[in-house]
Amino acid sequence: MFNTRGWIALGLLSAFAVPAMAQSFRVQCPTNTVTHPSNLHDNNSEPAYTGPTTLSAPSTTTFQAPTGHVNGAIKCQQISGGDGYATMGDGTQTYMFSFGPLSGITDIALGKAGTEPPNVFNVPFPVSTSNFLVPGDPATTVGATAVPLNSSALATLAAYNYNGAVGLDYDVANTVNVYDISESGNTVTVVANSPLDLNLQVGASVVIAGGTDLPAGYKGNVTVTAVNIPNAFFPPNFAFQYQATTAGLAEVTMSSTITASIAKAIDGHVDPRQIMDVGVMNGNIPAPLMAIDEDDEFFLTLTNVGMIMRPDLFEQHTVHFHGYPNASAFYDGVPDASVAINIAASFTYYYLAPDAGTYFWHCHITPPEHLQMGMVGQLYVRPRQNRVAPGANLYTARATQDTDLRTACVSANDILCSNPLPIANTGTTHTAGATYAYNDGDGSTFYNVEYPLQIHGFDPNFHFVGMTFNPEGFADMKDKYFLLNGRSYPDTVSPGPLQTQAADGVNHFSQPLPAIINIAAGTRALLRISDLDVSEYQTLASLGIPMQVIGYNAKLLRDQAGNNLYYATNSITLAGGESLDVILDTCAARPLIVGTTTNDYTTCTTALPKGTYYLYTPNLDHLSNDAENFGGLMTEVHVN
Ligand SMILES: [Cu+2]
Repeated sequence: MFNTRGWIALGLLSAFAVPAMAQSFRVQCPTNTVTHPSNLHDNNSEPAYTGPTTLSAPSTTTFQAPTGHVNGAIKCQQISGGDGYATMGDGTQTYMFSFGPLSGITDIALGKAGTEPPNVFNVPFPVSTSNFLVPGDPATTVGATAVPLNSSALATLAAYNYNGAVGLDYDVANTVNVYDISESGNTVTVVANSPLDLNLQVGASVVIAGGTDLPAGYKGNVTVTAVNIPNAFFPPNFAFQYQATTAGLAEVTMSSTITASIAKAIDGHVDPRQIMDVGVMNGNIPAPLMAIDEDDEFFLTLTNVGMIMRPDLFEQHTVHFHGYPNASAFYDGVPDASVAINIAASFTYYYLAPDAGTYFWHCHITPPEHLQMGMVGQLYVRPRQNRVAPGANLYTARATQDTDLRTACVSANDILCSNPLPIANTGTTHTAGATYAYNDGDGSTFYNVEYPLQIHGFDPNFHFVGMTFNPEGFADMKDKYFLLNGRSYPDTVSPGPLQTQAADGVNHFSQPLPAIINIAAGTRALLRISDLDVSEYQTLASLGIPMQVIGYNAKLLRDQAGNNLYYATNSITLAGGESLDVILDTCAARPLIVGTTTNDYTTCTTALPKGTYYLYTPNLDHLSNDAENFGGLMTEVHVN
């Protein structure tokens, strides 16, 4: 259990007061924070949204803390910054500067987000049941089968099921000699001969042992109730307290036998060997997928393992959430305005999640270079509306959000309101388990399945000189591979992760995310499309299934009066740095919800014919894989 504010304060102090601080790997995933106190809510799951978080009364001396109705939870993720290889649609291996997963490694390989709650993230690799993680895991351990992985291999991968923080290890148990032990009432104060472990916190378990000079009432396994205790002998950080069952125990001073043993604990320490084994040459394209819910706190650790193919470079990396409402500019990732992460260091970014939508993230060091080389990934935020009670009116639930300044969006007094109330209450209610792209208040962004779809492009010449110690000609950059989720057709429709043998001689799941869209006939798929192409505009067209555009750059398409401005189209065009939310509806006719003017998206009277449809670029020169006149920016939509 960590104190978030303490960590942040510590980080700031060390950044400014100790400029020559040594670097090391580290992860952070608190189970309890100021805004998500664990005594009010289990931070491993999302609570239902019933209204704004209740806060303590305003005060001039302290912050307002939640007292009830806590919304959101805590999510954590660890990623590596480094290099790696991917294989293009024509078989060409391409060198990348890239991010790779260092948590959620099984989920990432299964095409899911690697964002995990604390009770999944804070789990060391179970050495007792398996070997240590090895380079390329999980590809090398469970993925050494058919390429692409067949269904039984995917089942094996799912059974692998390790999603904790790679490298996470217990802090060593440590034993200190006790200088003085005394009791007041039932409260025992222990003063050690040396400063106590910084991680000794309230709730930690300590074993008090000693010889015949130690009364039995002091002995045994005790729970720390207070730390930093002022005392007559040493500074406060030498002392802690616990509660004994027996009162009236005699004080013992200067005993040579009494010890306090602090148990090993998960406190963010890591074994760097595990991180290097898995993180080196572990580049993924796209970079690890991230998904969080509105009201979450997100702790994202970037661990820079260095680029083994370019030992001459001492490249820093950062994480920049593009177009994202940041908690603080400190975490923006623009190196000149915030911090950048050196090789052999970790840094934990901290984000809040105030606005639902589709975003993407990338490294902000020399962006044209690191983006083109592959340092870009997807990110989306799910709306509060997913969590309202079944049967609740969606308009009312959306209006409730306006009663808290943290979640309010009232267009009458906020011209930047990105998600106004709908113009009228349609009477639509929430069905248990229903999912929406935004807090629409009318159910119009309902979807059954969602697919993140990232458009990207690679210039093989630029990547080659990036590997071979040659100066890169930025002005000559021209993409020749056109990628959806890091793959060009026909690889886009290979299910499961694609693996590539890297310079370390082992296979890595370098392209984890297929771009194949599966939709049950009569249902709706949300495509979260972002374009990170560095050199060109990209167009995607849909044949046979209309695209309904419902959001643009993580904003619901709705005017300030509340009219939905959604539009149907058969193609969308994006520049690098833009994102869109599109719904593919495979139903041609739906009934209205009884008593409303709203479509009932849970039933369909006339479904589109089952079969294979296409998402492809009508820029025909982008339907190629470099010299191969075939492939490129295309994937299949399977209506099943
Ligand atoms: Cu970078």
